[in-house]
Amino acid sequence: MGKVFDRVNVPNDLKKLSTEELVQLSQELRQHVIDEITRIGGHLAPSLGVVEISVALHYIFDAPTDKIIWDVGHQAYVHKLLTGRKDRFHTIRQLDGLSGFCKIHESEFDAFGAGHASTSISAAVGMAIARDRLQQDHKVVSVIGDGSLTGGMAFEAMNNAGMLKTDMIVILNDNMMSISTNVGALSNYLTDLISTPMYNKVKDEIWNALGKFHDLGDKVRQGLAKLDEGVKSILVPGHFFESLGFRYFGPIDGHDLPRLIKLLHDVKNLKGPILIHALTKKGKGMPLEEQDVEKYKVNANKFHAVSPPKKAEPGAVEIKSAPSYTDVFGKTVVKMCRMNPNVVGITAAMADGTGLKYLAKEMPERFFDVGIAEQHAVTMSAGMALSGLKPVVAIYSSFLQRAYDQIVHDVAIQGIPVFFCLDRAGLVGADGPTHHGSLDLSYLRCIQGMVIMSPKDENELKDMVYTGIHYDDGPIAMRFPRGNGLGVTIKEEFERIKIGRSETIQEGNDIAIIAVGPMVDHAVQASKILLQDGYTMQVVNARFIKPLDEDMLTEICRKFEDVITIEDNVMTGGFGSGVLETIYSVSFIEKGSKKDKKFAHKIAALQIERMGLPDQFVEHGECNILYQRVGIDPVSIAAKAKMMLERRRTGGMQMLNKNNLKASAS
Ligand SMILES: Cc1ncc(C[n+]2csc(CCOP(=O)(O)OP(=O)(O)O)c2C)c(N)n1
Repeated sequence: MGKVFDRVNVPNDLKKLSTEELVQLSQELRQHVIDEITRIGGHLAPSLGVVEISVALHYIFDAPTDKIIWDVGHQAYVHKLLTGRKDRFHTIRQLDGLSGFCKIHESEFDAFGAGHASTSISAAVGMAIARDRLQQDHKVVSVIGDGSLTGGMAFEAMNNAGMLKTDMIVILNDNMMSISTNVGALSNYLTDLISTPMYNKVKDEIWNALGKFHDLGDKVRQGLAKLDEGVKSILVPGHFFESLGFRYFGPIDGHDLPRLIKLLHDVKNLKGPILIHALTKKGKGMPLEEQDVEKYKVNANKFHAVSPPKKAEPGAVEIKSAPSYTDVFGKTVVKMCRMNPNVVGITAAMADGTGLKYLAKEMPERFFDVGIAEQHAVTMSAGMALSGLKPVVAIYSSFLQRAYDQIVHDVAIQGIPVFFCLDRAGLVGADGPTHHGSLDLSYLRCIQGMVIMSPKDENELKDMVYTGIHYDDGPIAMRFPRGNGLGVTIKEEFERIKIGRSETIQEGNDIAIIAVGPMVDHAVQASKILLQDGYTMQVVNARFIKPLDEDMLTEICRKFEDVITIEDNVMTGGFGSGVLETIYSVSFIEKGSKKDKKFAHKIAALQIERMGLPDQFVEHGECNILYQRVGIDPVSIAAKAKMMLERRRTGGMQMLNKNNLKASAS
């Protein structure tokens, strides 16, 4: 018998297969995902855990008419293979290739786009309401992991669905893992559901009767429902979900395809919200014997997402790379904790990703993983800070978007000194638009009293951690990029950086560039390119996005006619906007005029160009290529500077200067 995989391109192809063929298909799909993703990189383990769930869903339901919504979407690789994207699967997460998550514009089978966690039940409730109001007739199913169920939104949605009693199915894909081991009381509850002896007894003696639940099952359930709450919580598995208005089925082995198919078939037409608790193994089928780890270049504990193996060029000498910003951050926090007993670290399910794993290891009592609960993390930190601790809140730039009102309402309005550390600021690469940290400068800059800093390299990051820990006047944020530092020496001693003080990296005479974070290095490289045309560029490391260094801006405006600002944030409302707002304000011009009578003329003659991310979501792909595409790579910066200088030399700006000077003279 040939491969079943070769005969399946769209969900309808599944419906012609026998159960045995479906089981064989699952094995082939699993192997295909392993072969491809260990080669090109991606979220391997999450998808391997839902192979059977994906096959069963597409066998029983009729997507895209029926809506299947994947939470986060990082586990939807098999779904992609089954929905017409087999031929492009090898392009996943690569420039112009398939997204690593679900995207409504990529396929009609992706009912809802995601990348961030805990949204699927809310989206499903919305679709179910719309279906009912528009008198349509289709099913709505969401698939959510036990990790994503720790996010508050998932409960908000279940609370609402239970009240509305609308028809929908939630599949809880429970592998006891978030990215690391799942945390929290709910996680303990789910484990208890599976492991308590009482449950097993019930499962064997009573609950199995519900195998025929469409007739007998309902009666048994009605009987149990009349029991005293306390007794019920022991006897009825999933009592917690039942209390929220969901009918609970499970736990069921999420890899037993025939059982899954039967259960989905049985519940498909039941009324009201249903929750199926499927037990799965994250990374199922992943060969993790020692020799395989070597072969697939993955570590047994690090398989949530894998990187492609590095291609060694023949004869190439391996260069020891610089440490990642994340690592330097994580290790510096440990040092801060050693120095100050009140410092604590907070993460929202990202101990590894934020580098707080080092703190978790050395001082577990000072490390707090709240689950995928960014909002709670922020407000909890406000409480900690008010009560004498020094919280370091380590959350990725894009995930902190979740906690915006908490930053404003619970921290900033009360002027509480919480230290926000935003990893993955700027472009992040293969994860794409949901994960690019492209907005933080804009969303933080407009919050009254917020201090925002960004380091140019890993040594400055270390000093900014020190500065942030010692800042007690209100909230302060440090944002830094994904990936490796520049390889600079990380000094042992710490330097406290003066709030709002920039540094000039190199002097120049023709044009000035004021850069933020990793863009400082791009600016330095651009200056070398520009030098080939005989122009010298002054490079300033802004260090602070807020407060801006007004003394530095005054000096720049006095010395230069051409100025560039550059940031790896959207230009709207970002660093460059802040520079423009400041420079063209009357109070700034007035202040500058006290030092320099011609200051107002100089401001009028200025040519300022902002460079940064466009007013469009940037797709996924390798950062260096994305930088080129959006025009913030060194070559583009040099070209922009040259264009500005030649424009001034050849006419455009000269005319403007003359007119301005005439106008201001008269
Ligand atoms: C708001 C938000 N915070 C953090 C993350 C990072 N993240 C991606 S997947 C994941 C774990 C999800 O666990 P689970 O839902 O159980 O799925 P599994 O990977 O175990 O299948 C986390 C924390 C995210 N995507 N969104």
